[in-house]
This record gives sequence, structure tokens and C-alpha cells, in this order.
Amino acid sequence: MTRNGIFHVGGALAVVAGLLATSSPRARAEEGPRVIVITAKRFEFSPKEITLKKGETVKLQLKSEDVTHGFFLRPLGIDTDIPAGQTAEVTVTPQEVGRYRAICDHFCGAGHGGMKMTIVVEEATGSAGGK
Ligand SMILES: [Cu+2]
Repeated sequence: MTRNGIFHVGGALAVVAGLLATSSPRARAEEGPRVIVITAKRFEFSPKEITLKKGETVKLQLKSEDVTHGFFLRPLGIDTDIPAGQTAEVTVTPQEVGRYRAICDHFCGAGHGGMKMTIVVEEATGSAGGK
């Protein structure tokens, strides 16, 4: 029992030490922009809607699961390609509240024209009043 207890404590310490050892870049990342992963594949983005906060910088990680797609959202200044099977990163700091429609602007097949998603930008105050 006692030895088990000691073993577990030791294990926990090892885990903590491991976390500390590997956390310096990661801790910095947590202070950096929030990361949102968006998957692109014929012919949809997933999730179909994300919510950002006005003035909050976020990093969008755009992953293509098949062919090359685009990600275009002019009001937020986003216009990037997502190379086939790869991940593109876009950092954005929305300045206007609203609902925006991001589209795929790199022709990817028959359903290309319907490939889009919504980006909602809310007030940063967190006031969830109204709808
Ligand atoms: Cu497309």
C-alpha cells in the first residue's frame, strides 16, 4: 500500500516534470492566439460555423483532407489556399461584429460552389444578451 502510494506520487511527479519540460513552447502558445482547427474536404468545411470575439486574435488551422481548397473571406482579409493534404494557417483579429461567409475559392470539383462556412464575430464583452 505505502509503496504503491509512493510509486504513484513518484509517477505523478514524473508526469509533472515531463509537462514542465515540454511546456515552455506550449505555455507560450497558450498566451498566443487561440487555435481553431477547420477541416476542408469536398465540399464542406467542418465545423460549418465558428464564433470569434471582436478584437481577439485567433489562429485558424485550415486542414485539407483531400484536394487543394481555398479559404476566402474578404471582410476579414483572409484569402489563402489550403494545399492538398496540408494545413494552412491564418491569423486573424476581427474588428467588426457580424456574420461572415467564408467560401472555398479554389475550384475543387462539382460541389465547389456550395462549399462555405460561417464565421460569427461577437462583442468581446461576453454579453450573451439577446440572440
Ligand atoms: Cu472549392
